[in-house]
Amino acid sequence: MTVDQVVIEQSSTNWGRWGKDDERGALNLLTPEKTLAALQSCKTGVVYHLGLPIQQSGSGPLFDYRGTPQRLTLMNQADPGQFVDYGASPDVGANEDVLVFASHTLTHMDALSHVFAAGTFYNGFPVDAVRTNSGIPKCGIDKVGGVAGRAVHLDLPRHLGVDWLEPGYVITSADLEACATAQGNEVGAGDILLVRTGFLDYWHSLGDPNTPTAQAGIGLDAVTYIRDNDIAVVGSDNSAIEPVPFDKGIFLGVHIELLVKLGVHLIEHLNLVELSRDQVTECLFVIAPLGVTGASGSPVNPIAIA
Ligand code: UVW
Repeated sequence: MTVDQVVIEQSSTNWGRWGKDDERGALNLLTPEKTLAALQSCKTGVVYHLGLPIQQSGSGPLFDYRGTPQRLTLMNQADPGQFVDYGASPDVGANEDVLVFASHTLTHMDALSHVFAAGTFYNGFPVDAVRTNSGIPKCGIDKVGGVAGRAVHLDLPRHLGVDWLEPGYVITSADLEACATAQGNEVGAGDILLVRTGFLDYWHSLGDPNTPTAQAGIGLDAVTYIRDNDIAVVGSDNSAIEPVPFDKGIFLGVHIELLVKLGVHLIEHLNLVELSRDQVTECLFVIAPLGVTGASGSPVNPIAIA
């Protein structure tokens, strides 16, 4: 089978919109004024954490090639007198761990440098500048810093009266619009869009730790909704934001549209179950990925304040 080469028409991108050196993409839409206004979204003060537990199994699907997250003990009470050389009493000690996991494990944020197409990342930065030691010089996850803004949570299964969207379902702009209207939410520039598909509930129902091959997610048509509304960040409860199988058979097609062309960061495997239970559709959303220099992504534990 031959595969068409990806061609990027710069006119359909956000490249250069915030300058030729910009590495933060649509996060630029989330201005201090927008963050301040987002505080108005808090009505109850209830704090939700949207990250899945990082553990060896049972919290969410893991891809084989990313391995199993490991928490290894570096020191504990079995090493008496750990600190005597530093002047400590022998009965005083500490527990410490070594954490080993893939940057894209469980709930995680994709840097703009996560996916490349036609030899470039977002803003035309060349893919061949990446180095094994130092990582990705442009658009790494370290460029995100802290993000706080208004999130709109589109709870599609609740809106449609189902437990989860059918595996493989391709979410369209019309689906997103209809859900926002039914929920009474206006979506605007600089907002963070959280799309619930019910995927994690579906995964739990299977009782199988492997990642299901078919998943619902936003399709290429829904990219128009994100672009036209100037959305700053997109998050979802599924594995890749987009549907699997990929919409129109284009491998990582929505990643290419959002990360590479529009500079929209993605957050995957968000646990939106509690927001759904409490029918929270607007909130203050706060996230700060680990500032690992040159990394393509980071596990995250985002906070929503309703
Ligand atoms: C890929 O889809 C390759 O990764 P992620 O799920 O982190 O976006």
